[in-house]
Amino acid sequence: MLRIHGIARSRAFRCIWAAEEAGLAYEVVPVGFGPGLKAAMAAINPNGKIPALEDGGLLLFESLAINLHIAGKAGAPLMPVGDDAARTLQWTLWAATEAEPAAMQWAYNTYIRAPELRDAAQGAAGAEALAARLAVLEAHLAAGGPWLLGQDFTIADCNLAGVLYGAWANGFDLAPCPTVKAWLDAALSRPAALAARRQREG
Ligand SMILES: N[C@@H](CCC(=O)N[C@@H](CS)C(=O)NCC(=O)O)C(=O)O
Repeated sequence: MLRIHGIARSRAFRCIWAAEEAGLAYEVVPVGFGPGLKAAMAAINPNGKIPALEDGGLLLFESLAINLHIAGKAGAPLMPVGDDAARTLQWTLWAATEAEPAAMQWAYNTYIRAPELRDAAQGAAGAEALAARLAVLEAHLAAGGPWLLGQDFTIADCNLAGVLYGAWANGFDLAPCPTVKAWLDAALSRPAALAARRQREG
């Protein structure tokens, strides 16, 4: 049984979604935001953050690495083989290093922080950076699709759509990238995504 430490209203959402896609049994060990988070996670994740995964004797942190592990247990098509395994890593790292910093810069300064702590210029810079990344994604999906690697939904889709969930759910302007919007709508409407979203959105 996989044990996902965190709550669906955190990045643990991505791992819950991946476990649902993989069809693996899991339980959520509810560790939420607040002063107790670091202490609760101290023995599980040296970073003192959520999510973390316990799989037997294996302890893992980093939500997208956790998802690669979960997909690896399920095998293809969720975790592809051959060249598509490399493409899966490419899009997962792109999600973490290109999409997520821009999305979070926008998010912190538009809906996460209290209004008095938001910096409009930082929010605008994040939006501009995210729009530039989404233009890259738009060109990729428009040239192929319907999923990142072609015909099959893979953990690369789960990882990138999981990173972009906050922008999608909080009104980021997706009009300039209609193929990205259609891809996000489709990914986040999959039965496994809906099961994870029910835990997050209630
Ligand atoms: N890169 C990490 C980020 C983990 C992270 O920042 N988690 C947040 C919740 S979504 C957290 O634990 N924040 C509490 C803190 O930083 O004290 C991942 O993807 O797992």
